[in-house]
Amino acid sequence: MYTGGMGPGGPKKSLAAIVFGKNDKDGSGAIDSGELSALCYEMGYHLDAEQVKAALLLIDKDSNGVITLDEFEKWWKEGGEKRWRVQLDDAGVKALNMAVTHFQYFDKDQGGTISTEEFRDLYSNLCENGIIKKEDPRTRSASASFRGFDVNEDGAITLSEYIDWMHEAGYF
Ligand SMILES: [Ca+2]
Ligand SMILES: [Ca+2]
Repeated sequence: MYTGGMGPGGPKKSLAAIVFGKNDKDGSGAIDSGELSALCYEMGYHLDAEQVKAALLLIDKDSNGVITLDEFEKWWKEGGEKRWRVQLDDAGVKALNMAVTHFQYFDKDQGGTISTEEFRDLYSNLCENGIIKKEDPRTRSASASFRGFDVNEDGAITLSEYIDWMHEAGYF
């Protein structure tokens, strides 16, 4: 197995870290949308501007607009087909953009996260739209559903947690 070692005594770098460093062209320590676009292209995936924006939203877990090494490694580790699930088709890009708008609308205080309070309205709306099904025990109430979204259990839903949930549920 290739471990990305740099020879005797050299620092051991993961393959992900090597790919990351190679693609961080401006040496900013993060991959921006332009660098992500070039990386995808090099790997044989041509993403248009909207698709790159969508992929960035899926990989950029703290939603600061760029991919850090930590975020990159998590994505890279998924490997093969799963990794490239971030390439959405037109309908997927549209659905993702709608989810972002939706999230921002229900984030009433624009704090960047959905609180349990804010989630009550969002939950009703998701039920009305058939995205959440009350018959499912995991989502039968607002509080039960909240736990499903709030993966790191810090009492608030981030944009990334919301997007991940929708992505896992197959909405885009
Ligand atoms: Ca960079
Ligand atoms: Ca980030």
